Amino acid sequence: MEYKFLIREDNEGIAVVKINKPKSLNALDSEVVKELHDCFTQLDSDESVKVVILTGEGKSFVAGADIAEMSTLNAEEGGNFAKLGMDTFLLIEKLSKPVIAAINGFALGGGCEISLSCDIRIASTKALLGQPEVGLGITPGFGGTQRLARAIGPAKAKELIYTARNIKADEALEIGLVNKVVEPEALMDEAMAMAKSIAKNSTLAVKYAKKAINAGLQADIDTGMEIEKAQFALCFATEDQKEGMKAFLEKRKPEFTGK
Ligand code: CO8
Repeated sequence: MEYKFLIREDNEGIAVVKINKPKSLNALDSEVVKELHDCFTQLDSDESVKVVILTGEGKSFVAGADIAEMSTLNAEEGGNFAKLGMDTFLLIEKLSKPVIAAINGFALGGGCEISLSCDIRIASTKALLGQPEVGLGITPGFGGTQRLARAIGPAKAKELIYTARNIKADEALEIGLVNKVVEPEALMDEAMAMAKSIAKNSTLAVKYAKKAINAGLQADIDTGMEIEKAQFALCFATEDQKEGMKAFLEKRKPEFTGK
């Protein structure tokens, strides 16, 4: 699929996906969401990619779902649009490799929601995050009611969603919504450095760890331990485990193959 609104650049196992619709501040209309769905489907099965960075062109990360497109939807169409976004964001959340959101500016509504489907969020000091939907007469509909509460706890999530108050990067850091805040010009370097520090490890072990964390978050502690045990056991059937431990014992750096 040719992308009108996405730019993908790969370098040394790290894919940078940039949403490129700056005139509408990278608002997500159904066309952009479909491109994202296709792009992340490709990334999932692309063995050359170890880590993905998602960012936006211009002064915005994503200023939300496209309000002009949503304004004329009926209830059934609204549900369909929500499902398209939810399926796409679930694909990102469950991607077989980590996704880092490099939040360069506005991350509002669907923009905050897509960042929540990523594993790690790094924000520029210029970022503004929030779920302003109730001010538009709708609820968050791309997973925000579920993921925001899981990420920062129900009380803070309810406060932000009910008041529709947008917050700056420093407050987002304080409440645990983002992992790190950096100056705008350092954002991509910081995201790239983190991606590289992940990519040098066993991609299989990282993949299994992601699976265990994500699945365990939806389960009770006993089930969580079973999930962890299963992922841990899988590692011992990999060449990466043999190489990682052999390299340690031989006092050298491991050379992982992702097998
Ligand atoms: N949708 C469509 N167009 C947008 C959006 C958007 N979300 N955000 C900005 N734009 C457009 C503006 O209309 C404007 O277009 P034009 O130049 O043609 O007038 C252009 O982008 C630039 O925007 P501004 O002039 O407003 O730029 P400012 O720097 O003055 O303001 C803001 C930036 C504060 C980000 C402002 O644009 C704004 O408040 N945007 C809307 C933010 C918002 O409310 N987002 C949430 C949308 S709802 C949502 O995401 C729901 C997700 C779940 C969907 C479920 C499906 C049913």
